[in-house]
Amino acid sequence: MKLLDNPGAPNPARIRIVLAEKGIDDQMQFEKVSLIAAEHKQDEFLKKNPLGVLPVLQLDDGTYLSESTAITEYLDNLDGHPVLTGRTPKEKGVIHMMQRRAEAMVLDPIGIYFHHGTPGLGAQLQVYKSPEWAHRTEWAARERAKAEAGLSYFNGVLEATPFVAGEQFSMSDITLFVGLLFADLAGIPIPERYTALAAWRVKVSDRPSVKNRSGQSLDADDLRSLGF
Ligand SMILES: N[C@@H](CCC(=O)N[C@@H](CS)C(=O)NCC(=O)O)C(=O)O
Repeated sequence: MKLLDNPGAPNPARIRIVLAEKGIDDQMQFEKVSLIAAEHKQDEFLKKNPLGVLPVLQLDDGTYLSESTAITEYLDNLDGHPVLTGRTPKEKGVIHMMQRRAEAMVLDPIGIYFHHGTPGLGAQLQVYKSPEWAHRTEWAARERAKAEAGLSYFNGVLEATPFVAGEQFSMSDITLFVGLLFADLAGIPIPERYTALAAWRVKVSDRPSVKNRSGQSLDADDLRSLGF
């Protein structure tokens, strides 16, 4: 199996955490596709994922799987013992629902804000982000406000349950956790009054899969091309 990703990018980080949770990092090859160089918007990559986003998992039979949830479900079920996507019909349903809320209410709007309301990953990628659209900044600000409301919602969820989908750590925690990483990258502060969210974040950060996962930061070339 080969994972097409860009180390340090939020959505690919979801899969790095999954690999570490499942203990299967050593079964994976990694191939870097540079987001900063917009390699994911070129024809060769679009044949693998027409949505032009990372991560993509290439299976040994040549199948390309995209969407972090689809990749997570595949990897979680490989050994017949899913631990991140649910075992019973009810667990599967609740995890799927909460995962989607974490995407729609936090991770995705932050991504839109980052790419459209800030310089994002730089000039080469901005060409693909509708720079001519006059209302772009207002739209990005609305997405940021949506994400801020999402953070409040999840603080409430985590006041009631230890993890996003209930008693067990799951794919939905990974999505929200990466949403908070993306908030940091996009310069969106997480209000200190969200104490349940903060305590949960510390707990998740302490998981070996999160602490020791590979590919945690943008590499030196990436940082140089961004002017750091
Ligand atoms: N729904 C996708 C989202 C993937 C996504 O947005 N990936 C980001 C990397 S963090 C990306 O490739 N962004 C490139 C772009 O927006 O041009 C998933 O679940 O994998």
